[in-house]
Amino acid sequence: MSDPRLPVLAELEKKILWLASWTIHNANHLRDNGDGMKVGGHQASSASLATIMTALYMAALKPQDRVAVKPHASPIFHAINYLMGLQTREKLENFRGYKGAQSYPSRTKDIDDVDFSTGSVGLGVAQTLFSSLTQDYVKAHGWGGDRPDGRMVSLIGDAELDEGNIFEALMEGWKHGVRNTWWVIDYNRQSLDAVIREGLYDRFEQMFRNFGWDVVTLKYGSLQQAAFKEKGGERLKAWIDSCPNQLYSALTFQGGAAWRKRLMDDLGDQGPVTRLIEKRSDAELSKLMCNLGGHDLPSILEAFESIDHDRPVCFLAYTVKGFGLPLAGHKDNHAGLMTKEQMEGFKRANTIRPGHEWDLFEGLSLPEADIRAFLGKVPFFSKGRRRFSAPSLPVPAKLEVGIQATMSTQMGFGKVLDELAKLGGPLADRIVTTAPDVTVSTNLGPWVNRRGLFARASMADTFKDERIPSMQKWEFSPKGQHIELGIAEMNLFINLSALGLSHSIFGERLIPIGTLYDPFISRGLDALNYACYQDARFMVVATPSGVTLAPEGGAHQSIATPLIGMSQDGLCAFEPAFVDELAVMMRWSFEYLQKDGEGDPDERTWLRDETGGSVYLRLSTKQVEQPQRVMTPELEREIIDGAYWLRKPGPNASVVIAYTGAVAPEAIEAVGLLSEDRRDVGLLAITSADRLNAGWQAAERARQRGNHEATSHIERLLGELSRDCGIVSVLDGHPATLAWLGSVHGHRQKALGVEHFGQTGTVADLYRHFGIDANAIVHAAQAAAPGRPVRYLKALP
Ligand SMILES: Cc1ncc(C[n+]2csc(CCOP(=O)(O)OP(=O)(O)O)c2C)c(N)n1
Ligand SMILES: [Mg+2]
Repeated sequence: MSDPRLPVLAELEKKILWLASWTIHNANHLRDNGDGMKVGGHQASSASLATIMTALYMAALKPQDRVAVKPHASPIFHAINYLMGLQTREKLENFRGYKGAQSYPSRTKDIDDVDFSTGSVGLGVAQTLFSSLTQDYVKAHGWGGDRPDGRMVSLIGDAELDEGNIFEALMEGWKHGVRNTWWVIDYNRQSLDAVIREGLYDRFEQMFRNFGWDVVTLKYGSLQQAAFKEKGGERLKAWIDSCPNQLYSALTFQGGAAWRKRLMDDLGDQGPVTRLIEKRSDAELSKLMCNLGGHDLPSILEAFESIDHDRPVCFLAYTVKGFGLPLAGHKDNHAGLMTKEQMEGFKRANTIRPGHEWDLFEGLSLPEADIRAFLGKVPFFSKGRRRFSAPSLPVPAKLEVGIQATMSTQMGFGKVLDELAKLGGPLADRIVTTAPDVTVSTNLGPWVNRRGLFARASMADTFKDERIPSMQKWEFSPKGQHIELGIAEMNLFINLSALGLSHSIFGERLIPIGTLYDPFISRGLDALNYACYQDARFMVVATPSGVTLAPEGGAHQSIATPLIGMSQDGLCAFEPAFVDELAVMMRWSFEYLQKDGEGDPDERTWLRDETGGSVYLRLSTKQVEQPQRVMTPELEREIIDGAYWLRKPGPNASVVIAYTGAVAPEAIEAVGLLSEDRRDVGLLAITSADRLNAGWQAAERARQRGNHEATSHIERLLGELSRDCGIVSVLDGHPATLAWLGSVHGHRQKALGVEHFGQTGTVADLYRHFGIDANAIVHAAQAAAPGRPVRYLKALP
């Protein structure tokens, strides 16, 4: 018996495609009258997924499922939500406009309950896989109540599979036994520029099977399947199977008459095949040839609903880019738009009266009451909003860390986590660490020894069982709290993105901490940006960093990362010099990661701390003599605000040294060398160039808006200096990170840092080479604060 949902679903598909197309056309219309901007990329790309998304959202998905929608299918997504009363006409009329419905589905900017943001192709795909691993992690730890397992679904453009990060994720998923993940490939055989290569389906299929996935191909729609059963049908099928992608697309665009001519030329036999073709009108023939699996509701529903296992599944759905629109199949249709005349025709075909374009039930051939009743019962939307929240975990007032006379911030990081692991409690239990094959070398070892590695099935450490001495216990269990990844940094950041949304996706808060080598932040940068864009919450801890890693090799030196830390929205960056600072930063971060407020900026720093965000700690392996001091509340506050005077400048100071991170000993030494020839030299410890700068910018904006009292932390600190005091800034990173300090109050400044990389050597060699050693600082100070020659200044080699 035929599925009773089908007639309504067919009507809804029509409606959804109409609404999406109207949204795009309407937005384009506005732009054309205004700034001439074109609304590219959406029209044809959306139509290609209209059938599949109708089947998924209106029938096959369950409330616990979560979806990443191909970026350019956002109009379809918005249209579905509009139908469900979850999106407004106002926002759709303002599609792509300021505060309108977003061009690509956005968790943070759209109102219609986007599960996963998309935009940069490939990333949303991998996000679903890692989100499924997060679901397993949450369940294995006994959290999440009795909520059934959800399926993490990604709707993928076929050209999207060019992105290497998808394959990296597939490999990682295989290692972790990924389940409950459905990837639907919109196989329209077109990308942005053109028609894709022949035979890709075969590569895809083999590859997914290699990784243990089930593969379901949706190639022929039910009309085609019926036609294949007619006399001569087999020859038609063989023709379709051997037809090159380009030709199929071109004929699709040209329509029924072109199909007829071509099919008759190739297959006409004065017999059954000719009859099969001739008994159909042009319109029917076109409909038959475009009736691919991905546009056939019965086949799609049956494919989705017959999956009775939790293994990952790839659905390879043949579709037509621009399906149902006059642009269908044209190789240039990616940015194509319907003309006004075409839109009028499309409107008539949908029986929409002028002025009724946004009416939900306009032009439908089933009674409104039936459709309303159906919409009221759509399973996916039946439990209301899919976005959850989770209470904040309490953070201890102070994080313990045994400080040795000399140590590195990386050692300090390992100790803070080790102490937390020992101490236990809700925070420690919700921390989940992850690293791309650098667990031991980034000093997560002590934590992992105490808390174990995560796997759904326990696995013993053979070395331990065989009593072979080793510093590292490597035991996997469902209760483990470290997720060991392969080397791909993209996967690290997408894993952090998934773990860092657990409170919102699964209602269970996790505190994810990822470690990696600082230079490889660049390798995963787009994924890091993506994670921040969708407001995932995590801590990234990067060591070694800069040229300070010295003999480890020039290839691993990071120069740009301090600037990434400053400029990455949603990521708050710190670079401590000392371990007591690090402990303060980590404590503050554990609270900051969990914040979700709306509050106004803090009047002291002008930072929006109430909204919370993620944190990046740039650490070092350099062993540094630690200050013996009491951590006062004021000092704690200033460390978080971004800077404090390690040595306060006197009233007559002619120069101050401002440093960040591992070069602290060099800065301290330089102040000593300077002190006989320059009076009252100040030493400013900058713990966060990011926060200092952000506060300064925000205070400036507040003043522009009329709040003349607004003053940021750095403005107060440097406000104490006389007008002609010079500033020397120094860090193991790009000098631009701190080069703005002089602009705060118009002080003369010399900015030292690293601009080149690649040279190996000792730390002393390299600091001298790059001009960030004590000598270079003194030299710069002498230039910034003219006066008698500094006696200890050695001639630079
Ligand atoms: C990382 C990244 N690179 C480039 C783009 C620009 N871009 C957007 S869509 C697209 C082509 C997509 O083709 P396909 O995935 O087949 O989707 P279709 O348009 O056919 O639906 C490109 C190159 C992007 N969004 N992200
Ligand atoms: Mg495509």
